[in-house]
Amino acid sequence: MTYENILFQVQEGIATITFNRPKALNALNQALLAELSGALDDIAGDESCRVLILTGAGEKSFVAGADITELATFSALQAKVFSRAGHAIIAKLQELPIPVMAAVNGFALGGGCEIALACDFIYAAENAKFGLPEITLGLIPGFGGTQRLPRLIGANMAKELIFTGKMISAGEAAQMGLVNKVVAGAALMEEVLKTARDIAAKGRVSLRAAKQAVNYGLNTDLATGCHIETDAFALVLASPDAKEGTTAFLEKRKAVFKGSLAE
Ligand code: CO8
Repeated sequence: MTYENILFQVQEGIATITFNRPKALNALNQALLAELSGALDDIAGDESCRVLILTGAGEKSFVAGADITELATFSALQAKVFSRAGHAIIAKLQELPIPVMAAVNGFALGGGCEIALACDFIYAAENAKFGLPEITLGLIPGFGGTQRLPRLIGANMAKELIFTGKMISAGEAAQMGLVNKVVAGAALMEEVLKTARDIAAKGRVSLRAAKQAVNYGLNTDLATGCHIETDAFALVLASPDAKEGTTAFLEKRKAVFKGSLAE
């Protein structure tokens, strides 16, 4: 697949997708979503990918939401198709078997904020701004914002953001637990890469199991969640990476995880 609206690269196990429509502040149109979907499929099928980073081209924006120029032309049915496609792609992102970090380098608004919310965690530049401004367009969030934001920061905080459509700074987002770390813009990618490299050195099987245990467990009660963890733990223990990790500890050396699924 050739990419015109995103940049996609994989280096040393770290995949990076850069939303690349800087003239429209990287707004999401149908073409971009199709490319994103294709890149996520490639990553899911590539055993060498250990971590994915999402970021935006230019210094001003991560993603300023759905492309309003395109959105304004939609019939109700087209809007449903677009929203469904967005949901499917964002679910694909959340279900990806490797950790996903958002490096938010500016505006993360509407659909852009919703993409960041589906990542495993977010680092943000000091100039980043988060918000769900759909209400100011007479709309509501359409890529999962009404569902993921309250799960992350609580219903009342989420409702205030959704009802007012206001933007918040990276610092405020960090205080709410939306963002893990805020750094100077110039240092953002290096800081994200540092954590990505740290994660990439871990076992692929255990990373996948840990991600799934957290995600599936959050959608159920504590007792069921603990059962999910127990089953995952037992499965992971049988993996070659677990053998390598425990053997390396006993041999007082650094573990080298191959991440292969078979012996
Ligand atoms: N769509 C299309 N073009 C955009 C968008 C967008 N979301 N955001 C910015 N642009 C364009 C501007 O039109 C402008 O283009 P041009 O130079 O040709 O006039 C260029 O990007 C630069 O933008 P500004 O001049 O406005 O830059 P400012 O720094 O003055 O302002 C803002 C930056 C505050 C980010 C401002 O551009 C803005 O408010 N943008 C819109 C943000 C927004 O409302 N996003 C939510 C969109 S709705 C949504 O995401 C719903 C998701 C679910 C959809 C499901 C549908 C079925």
